[in-house]
Amino acid sequence: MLKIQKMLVGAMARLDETMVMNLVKQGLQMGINPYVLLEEIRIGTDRVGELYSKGEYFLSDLIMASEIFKDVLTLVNQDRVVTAVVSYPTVVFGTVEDDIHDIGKNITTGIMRYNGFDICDLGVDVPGPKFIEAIEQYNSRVVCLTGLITEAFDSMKNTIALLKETGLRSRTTVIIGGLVNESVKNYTGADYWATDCTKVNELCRNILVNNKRIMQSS
Ligand code: B12
Repeated sequence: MLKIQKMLVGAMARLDETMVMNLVKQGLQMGINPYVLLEEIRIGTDRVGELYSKGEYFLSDLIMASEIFKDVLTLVNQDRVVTAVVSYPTVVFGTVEDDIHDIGKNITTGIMRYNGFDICDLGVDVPGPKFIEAIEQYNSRVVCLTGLITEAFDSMKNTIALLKETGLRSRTTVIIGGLVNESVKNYTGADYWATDCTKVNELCRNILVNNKRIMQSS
């Protein structure tokens, strides 16, 4: 790992916005893939979350972390030249009901758009019926659900149950992301889970282009 990447993790964990922004600018000038930089910031953000859990950071620090992240996203997007050339069927994406965390969703949809995917981003705190409406409207075959708080797991489960009730489940692949793991995947009934947003491109390409479901490997 380059020194700049290591420094980014620490700067984000300390919530040193000036340092984070300078390091990102330097990284971009050096030609480092913006999403590599974002991943280091995400690791730093995880540390912020850990310190919050331990009572060493407060809600204001979480808000600060999200503000820094948003500024970085704006900077990275300014620098980015959109090169999408391939067109895939629309992927429906949203943060599930009761959850308002959207930084990871925004990064993932950004990467997917960059890779040629058409995304219908429903935003945050999205109730199940809204997902169903969008899946029907776009005739989507993939729905991506983000969730970071414990309550989100029930919202994911309910959304997937609604897919079953409306007869859409068999033709819709469900991918979950955020603070999820294999147990959450099993609990909610999703098809795949991922915490590495770059994996979703290959996954969606396989589903949408090759009509192939691959083994969960996260
Ligand atoms: C920033 C933050 C906030 C910000 C969110 C701002 C925003 N616009 O998103 C604010 C301050 C608003 C916030 C509020 C709250 N938060 Co908060 N927050 C965080 C924090 C520090 C970072 C989250 C983050 O953005 N990470 C960076 C992103 C890039 O990572 P990510 O979301 O995981 O996304 C990556 C992957 O998962 C993937 N990905 C994401 N989505 C998807 C989807 C698909 C399909 C795929 C394939 C991939 C993918 O791509 C990303 C890049 O790789 C976390 C701590 C943590 N460890 O996560 C706590 C955390 C999630 N928050 C927590 C809590 C408790 C709350 C509050 C309830 C606090 C309160 N008392 O009010 C509220 C919740 C409000 C609500 N109803 O949702 C807890 C949740 C604990 C739990 N198990 O329930 C955490 C874990 C902190 C902690 N350790 O206690 N929070």
